[in-house]
Amino acid sequence: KGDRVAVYLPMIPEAAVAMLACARIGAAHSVVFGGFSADALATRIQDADAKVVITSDGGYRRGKPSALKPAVDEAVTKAGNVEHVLVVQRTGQEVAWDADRDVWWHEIVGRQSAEHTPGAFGAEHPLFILYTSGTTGKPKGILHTSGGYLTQAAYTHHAVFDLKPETDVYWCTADVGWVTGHSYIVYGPLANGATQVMYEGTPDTPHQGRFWEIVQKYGVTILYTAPTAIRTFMKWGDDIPAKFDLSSLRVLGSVGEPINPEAWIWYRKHIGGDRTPVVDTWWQTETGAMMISPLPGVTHTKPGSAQTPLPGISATVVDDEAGEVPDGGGGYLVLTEPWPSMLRTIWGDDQRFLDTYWSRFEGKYFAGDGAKKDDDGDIWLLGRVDDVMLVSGHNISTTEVESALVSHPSVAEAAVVGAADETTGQAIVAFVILRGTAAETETLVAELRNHVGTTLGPIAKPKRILPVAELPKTRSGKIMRRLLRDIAENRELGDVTTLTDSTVMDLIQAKLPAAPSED
Ligand code: 7RM
Repeated sequence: KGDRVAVYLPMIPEAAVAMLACARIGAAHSVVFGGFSADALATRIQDADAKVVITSDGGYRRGKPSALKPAVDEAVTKAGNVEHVLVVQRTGQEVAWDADRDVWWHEIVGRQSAEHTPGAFGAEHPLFILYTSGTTGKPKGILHTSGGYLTQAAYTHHAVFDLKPETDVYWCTADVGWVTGHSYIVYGPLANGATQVMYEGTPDTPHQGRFWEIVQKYGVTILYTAPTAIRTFMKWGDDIPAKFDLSSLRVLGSVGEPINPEAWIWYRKHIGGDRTPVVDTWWQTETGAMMISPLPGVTHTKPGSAQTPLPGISATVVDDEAGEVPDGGGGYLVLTEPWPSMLRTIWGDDQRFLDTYWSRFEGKYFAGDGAKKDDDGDIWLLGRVDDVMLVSGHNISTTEVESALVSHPSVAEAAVVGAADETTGQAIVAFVILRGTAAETETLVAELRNHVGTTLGPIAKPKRILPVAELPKTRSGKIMRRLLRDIAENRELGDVTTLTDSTVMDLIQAKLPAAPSED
């Protein structure tokens, strides 16, 4: 009780088993995404001072075994205090073995009693630490406790997905290493008795219809995924989901980034058969569970908006002086009352907790996201405040320019950044992935700039538009605009360790000599 356990596993049932085992004995788990490097793992083991690491020999990626244990061996050598490493045999590949330290899961778990009485702990007993990368510096260990966290994870999972545990088959495609996997694969659904799919693999292996094949095979009724995945499916083409029977689906969820109206409508039409509600759920690692979302069948939904705070949640949008903006106004998203699953601190750094979330607006939680209220008072998320661009004295949201670009038939995905500019302070630089059929011509680039100009006004016209093959993304699918800013400003690239695929940056950099297009 009170110890920390690091969990570094692929998407296998043992990941959920390990987390819940920790919860039953009152040891806080710290799940580290299986795609992170030995260094990232070492930093997290050290910061939490974990005594045990639970891992596996490896996992499967694109149908091939991929080792995990070597990274643990390296990390544990760097981060001193680990006493034991518990190893699940998943792939059967060769592993280095330290007989004093390493223990096979199958050799020890199988001979334990099937009966275990869980310890009883206070509501404020630590349940887990989950590290978020943060824009700069050291990752923040977000601490969640037991009672409030479970209450909100279970309630929101039930209400936002209209869960009928006896009949639904629920599938959340997130990794357990992300907070979405904690709250909406492990704690919420299991507390609610949901039947669910847990998938180890990528959406394009062995073929690009993999997700829809799974929906058809298991009769999935509720699907929860990320906008980045939805935009990828759009890019692959409507004909792929059309080959499968998706009629079991009845609620679709989105999380992780603002979902542009284009993607929302595609999701509802091509996956939901124009029949299913789409719930766009805004929340953070720090909030522990969903905060702003429509309720299916209750809220009249609007593509692109997360809409209203859930029952019991107080969220609003304020200006620089902390004053609430009227309907139609924009500013910063804040939470004005406590909520059950709020983070309790940053592990080992209460001051950073206060500075990061509680110092910007007195008595209010600062989420770090820009937002606006429409004329009905519904909330629209506009991206991270760090990413907001300042062009000739005007605040322009990356999300809005990206949405405008993606609403053009030739654009599949877009990422927009503000790059230092002598005349305008910042200039808008857009990186776009074109749809399969669109040719990368100067005429098209000019057309895209004009398209943004007509949609949002001339001030929002990108100065440069660079067609690229891929965008840099984190493992949870968020675009790393920071790296694109480095590129747009001809700087050395910052930290790329949380990137899914670092070769993406080389491809983008190769594009750079292209002359800036200007009015
Ligand atoms: C659940 C999760 C949190 C950040 C958050 C936002 C962005 C998440 C939405 C969204 C617009 C959404 N946790 N974000 N969901 N933006 N609409 N529905 O993603 O800690 O990894 O990230 O993600 O910027 O602050 S997280």
